[in-house]
This record gives sequence, structure tokens and C-alpha cells, in this order.
Amino acid sequence: MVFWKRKREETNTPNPSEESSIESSELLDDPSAESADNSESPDPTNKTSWWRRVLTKTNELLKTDIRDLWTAEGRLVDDEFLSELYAILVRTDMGNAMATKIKDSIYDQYRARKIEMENVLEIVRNEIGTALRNKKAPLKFADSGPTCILVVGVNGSGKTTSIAKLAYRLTRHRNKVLLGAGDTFRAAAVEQLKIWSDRIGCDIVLGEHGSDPGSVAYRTLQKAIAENYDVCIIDTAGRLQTQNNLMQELEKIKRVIAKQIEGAPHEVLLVLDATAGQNAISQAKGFSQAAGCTGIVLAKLDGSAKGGVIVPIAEQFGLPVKFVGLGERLEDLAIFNPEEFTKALFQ
Ligand SMILES: Nc1nc2c(ncn2[C@@H]2O[C@H](COP(=O)(O)OP(=O)(O)O)[C@@H](O)[C@H]2O)c(=O)[nH]1
Ligand SMILES: [Mg+2]
Repeated sequence: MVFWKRKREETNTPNPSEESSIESSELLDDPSAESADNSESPDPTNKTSWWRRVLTKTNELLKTDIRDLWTAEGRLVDDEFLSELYAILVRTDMGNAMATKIKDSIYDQYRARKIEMENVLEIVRNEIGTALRNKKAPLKFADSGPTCILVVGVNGSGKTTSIAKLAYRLTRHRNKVLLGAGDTFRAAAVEQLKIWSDRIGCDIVLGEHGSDPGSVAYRTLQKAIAENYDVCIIDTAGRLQTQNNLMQELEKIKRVIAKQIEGAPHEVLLVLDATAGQNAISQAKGFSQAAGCTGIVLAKLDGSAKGGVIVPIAEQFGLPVKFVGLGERLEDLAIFNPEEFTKALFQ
């Protein structure tokens, strides 16, 4: 099974069996996924255990804290229990709205009765599973000609690393990939992407330190069109959603791209740092409004106890989480899978 071999496969995913085979190839393609599965389960195709490894910190926080709510006599569902549980749920950054929904659901079903931990976890899984259902969206590709992906976000969120991981994946699936080093603000940023491109073996258009990022985008698109690249991915300097001048600069970059290829950029991916919790949510809000983002890469999920942050992001902003970052290596990027995510988090 070759994922991303044909761009059409990504744009049209009407066939659920095709979709699931894409996911499994994605995970099995990842050496870290295989080794993790082997260490936890004899079945190397067990995706849930792989997601569990990634979500260890959030999972531990939840399970330990929730377990602590129980005494030897069990636990009665009263106001005290519900407010203690609510506080734990909120700590995962799943958002007040979701925590309230779970609390209300437990109250409706168990009020003044004893409840077991497994009953709580089942309700949590159901509510989050329902909220995230249908929140999966594959990467969008151009119908013809090069696909252009613009990558945006605040400083240090993981943009450049995520671009490298994505380029690596696309290259491995036989796409001809071109990178555009559009973070001309920091000299080291261009060098960082250059090192990744050498390692991956893909081409790159370099931006001079201090030069106009729009011109890097222009040259990247020109080359991509002239030399028949399948995908070009353009890096940008970190910025805050509140910096109007820098958000306008993004608009300009997008206009430059749209002039080269109608309908481009096909994706504007916002990279969020999963450890940023509530800040990631305000970034999602600001960027989705100001930069017209089409999807999210949630980086650093491996080091975060706030994995629940995916819930309000996917629910409130209608921005699908397309990929999650799971480490610093080129292999450490996976397609977001809501079902496996939910199972792994609350099992
Ligand atoms: N653990 C972990 N670290 C990451 C991940 N993605 C990026 N990083 C690290 O975060 C730091 C900032 O990443 P970088 O790509 O330079 O961020 P940028 O400023 O947004 O381009 C680097 O040290 C990366 O190695 C991830 O998924 N997991
Ligand atoms: Mg960078």
C-alpha cells in the first residue's frame, strides 16, 4: 500500500476501506511505531498501544488522578465528586465545555449512586469520541500541477521540524518535494531547513537573511511549476497572531502564491505546540481568523500532559488536526486518528 503515491487518493477518500488502509500503512511505515507496538503488544498492528505510548503523560495524569478519587468504599456521585472530577478533566486542557458535558452526563446517569472508575472512563471516551468523530481530514492536494503548503505559527512551535517530517513522508511516498526557506527573519532558520533537506534528499529554495519572504515564496512556486514538483512546502518566520503587520505579511505571501497557482496555497497549516495548552487554543483562534488556516499540526504531543487540547481546537475552530508531532526525528509525524486518540487517552 503506497500512501500519497497518487494525489487523487488523498483528495477523494470516499471508500472507508481505502481510508483505513491508508492509516495502517501510515503507522506501520513508522519504525518507531513498530518497535513501540512490539514492546507493548505481540500484535505489531495494534495501533492503540502505539497511540498510548505517545499520550503516556496525559493518560497517566488522568488515570492516576481519577483513581485517587476512589476510596475503599467506592464513590458516590455527589457535588463534591463531580467538582473534583471536573477539576481533573480541565487539567488535560480538554476545555470547560467538554468537562461540563462529561460532568452533566455522569450526573444524569449516576446521581446519588455509586460509580466505578471504569464507568467514568467510558463516559469520557463516549463524549470525546462523539466530539471528535468526523474531525479527520486528509491533506488536500491540487487537482493538477504542484500542491503548495504554507506553514505558519508562533516562534518555536515546531514549524521547521514539522516541515522536514512532512517532506520526509511525502518523499518516501514518491512525491517530488521542494522546500521554500521562507523564514528569512533568522539566518539560522534557513540553515536549519537546509540541513533537513540535505538529510531527506529533497530540493530547497533558500531565502537570504532579511530578504522578503514573499520573494522566496515566488521563487519556490516558479521552480515548482517549471520543474514539475508534486508538492512545495514553504516555511515562514514565527509570529504572534496579535502582530498585525506580520499577519499582513502572511497575507502578502498568500497573494504571491495565489498569483502563481490558482487555488494555492492548497493548505495553510498552523503548527501548535501541544505543551502550550490554553495558549495553543488562543493561537488557533487568532491564526484561523487572520491567516485562513486549513488545518493544524499539533507538535510535541509526545512531551505533553495536555493532549486533551485537541478537543477544543477541533470543536471550536472547525480546524481539523491533520498531523501530530511525536518527537524530534523525521519519522515522528503521524496522521491524526480521532478514534485511536480517544481510546489511547482514556483506556
Ligand atoms: N519532543 C518534540 N520536540 C519537537 C517536536 N517538534 C519540534 N520539536 C522541537 O521543538 C524545537 C523548535 O522546533 P522548530 O521546528 O525549530 O520550531 P519553529 O520555530 O516553529 O520552526 C526544536 O528543538 C524541535 O526539535 C515534537 O513533535 N516533539
Ligand atoms: Mg523555524
